[in-house]
Amino acid sequence: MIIAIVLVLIVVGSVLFHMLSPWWWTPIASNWGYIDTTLVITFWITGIVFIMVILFLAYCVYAFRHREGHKAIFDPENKRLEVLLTALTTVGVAALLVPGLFVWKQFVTVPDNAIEVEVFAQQWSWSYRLPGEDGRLGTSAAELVGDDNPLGINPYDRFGKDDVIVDGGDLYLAKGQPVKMVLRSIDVLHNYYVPEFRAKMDMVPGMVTYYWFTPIKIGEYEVLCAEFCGTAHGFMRGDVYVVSPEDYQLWLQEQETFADYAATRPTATPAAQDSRLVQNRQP
Ligand SMILES: [Cu+2]
Repeated sequence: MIIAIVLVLIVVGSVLFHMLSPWWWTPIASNWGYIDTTLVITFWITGIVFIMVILFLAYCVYAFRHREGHKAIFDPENKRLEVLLTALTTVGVAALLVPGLFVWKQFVTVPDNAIEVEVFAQQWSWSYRLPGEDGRLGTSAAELVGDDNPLGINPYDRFGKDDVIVDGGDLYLAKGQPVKMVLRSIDVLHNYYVPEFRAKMDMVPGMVTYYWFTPIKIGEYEVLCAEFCGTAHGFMRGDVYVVSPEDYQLWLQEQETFADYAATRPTATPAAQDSRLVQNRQP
């Protein structure tokens, strides 16, 4: 009896905690409301199943408790029950998966008008590269990374010269402008995560991953690393400001381009990079 009551209390407590909890999502600041909807559907399905299973367990504990003179019957096969449970499980699992497939399709389909913003992760800071006037990013390589070329930009690539570099600073984004976040890491796994944007993706050394979103709310947002990446993982933070398109242009014009950068740093020039490549390729 006591166990049955405890089980019922667990159900009531869990539901109340869920409904009254002050720890809930941050207000959304991107186009990904669909991701929230998918999570809410998951909460409802798993919540209802949780309540039903635990209450059924409480009922069984009470109804089939030990009583003098009662003997259990062995009933290992029940076709009707098996068909019913299999059908219900199928519907439940499909309802959990299908909304995710739709949202994933959107998540990996970048709109044509998205601008590329490269995020460069290293222990333990975030840097960024944005396309300059030509609207596209130059190529880059991990071997070219050095003190004077922190993002490993290819000095021979004409598209890279006007790329804007934000070395360890804050990122600004224009409200309403879709962005494709191109994600690179130089050392270990990281994960670029701004909770309000509802999007994140692992950053894997040697790979370029990406996601996209449209910021829809002007404000200041905190960047977190969502993949444990070493002792200072918890301090791997930064700020993203979503501003009006005019303010974004003003900010962009104040930033340093790769050409400015290389001009003042001798080891970011093509010749220096060549020797770096040669050195790195020696066994
Ligand atoms: Cu990290």
